[in-house]
Amino acid sequence: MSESNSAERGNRDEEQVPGAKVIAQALKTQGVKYMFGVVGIPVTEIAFAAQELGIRYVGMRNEQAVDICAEELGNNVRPAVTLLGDINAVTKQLLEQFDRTPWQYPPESKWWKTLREKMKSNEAVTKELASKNSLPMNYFTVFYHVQEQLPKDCFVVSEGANTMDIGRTVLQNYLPRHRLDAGTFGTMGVGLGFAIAAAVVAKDRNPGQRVICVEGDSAFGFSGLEVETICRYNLPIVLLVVNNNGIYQGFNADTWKEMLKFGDATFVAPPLSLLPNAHYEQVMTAFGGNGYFVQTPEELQKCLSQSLADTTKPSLINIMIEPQATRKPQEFHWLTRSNI
Ligand SMILES: Cc1ncc(C[n+]2csc(CCOP(=O)(O)OP(=O)(O)O)c2C)c(N)n1
Ligand SMILES: [Mg+2]
Repeated sequence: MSESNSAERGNRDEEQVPGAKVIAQALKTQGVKYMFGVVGIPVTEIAFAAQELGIRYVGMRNEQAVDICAEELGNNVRPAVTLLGDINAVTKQLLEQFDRTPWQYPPESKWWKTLREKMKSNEAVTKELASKNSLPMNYFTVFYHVQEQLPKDCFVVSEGANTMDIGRTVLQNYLPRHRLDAGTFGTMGVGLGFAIAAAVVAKDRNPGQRVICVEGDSAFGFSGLEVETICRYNLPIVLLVVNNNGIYQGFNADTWKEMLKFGDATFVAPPLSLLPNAHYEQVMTAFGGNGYFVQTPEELQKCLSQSLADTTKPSLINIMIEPQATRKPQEFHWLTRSNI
């Protein structure tokens, strides 16, 4: 090794910086403002280093992986066209191209006509189901009353099976990038994390803006203890747990009791069922937030307006629905095929 090389190496040794600091610095350079994580090696060091550089750190109770890789393209349904790239860059390129050659799908085309007719008939069926006043409520009645009070600028976060799928058809978001749900893969457990991320941004940039997080009772179980995180940071989230005592469907308390006469629950309880009438709202009150248990449209209306009016605390409304309630009949089997 030449003298100048060894001198160079000596200098570098003196300049050694911890890896956590390098990561934090790289994130800072990329304009990252928030970091979400669960402490442990090496997150503790990185979180400290990030905070030192002014990046905000939100300590979570659970974490999920993120992937961007070409092999994932077409993993689900065979696509007609795929775009591989950074979504920010690709969207920018697409918009630039649209500016140069404006293009719209012709509004009078057969495709649009069929779509408009289908939307109209769907709306009519949904309206009829929502107007049913039998108790326990069905999904459509619940979502109709939620939609009535949904602030126009709120984030809608959702996960579950029926809860998310039916919710998608009734709950409207009016602003772009204000709907976050379990997406095409339907991975349960993402809802509260999404809600927390949206709420941290909302709290900072738009005081008063709310996150409405609509969870199936099973979906809620995947990351329900993030309610502690929500209370720790006092985040502007209203959680709605649509509770049918199960995954897709469940049983009411009487049927559950009858069933247990035939043997231990491990033998006789269908795997889709969960404990009837679980008081999930108490998870919220345990950490100091508002918790409500509702069974009627009137109770739902009242508790939702109270939750939206109370900007000092997060809320959780546990909404009991008919355990056997289901979605409306679907034209295509793949819309109801179980992916469990
Ligand atoms: C990580 C993960 N585990 C399991 C599943 C299977 N799964 C699909 S939907 C669902 C829960 C649906 O029940 P719920 O959230 O109560 O909604 P409901 O259909 O009852 O309204 C589960 C466990 C999944 N999608 N992701
Ligand atoms: Mg359920």
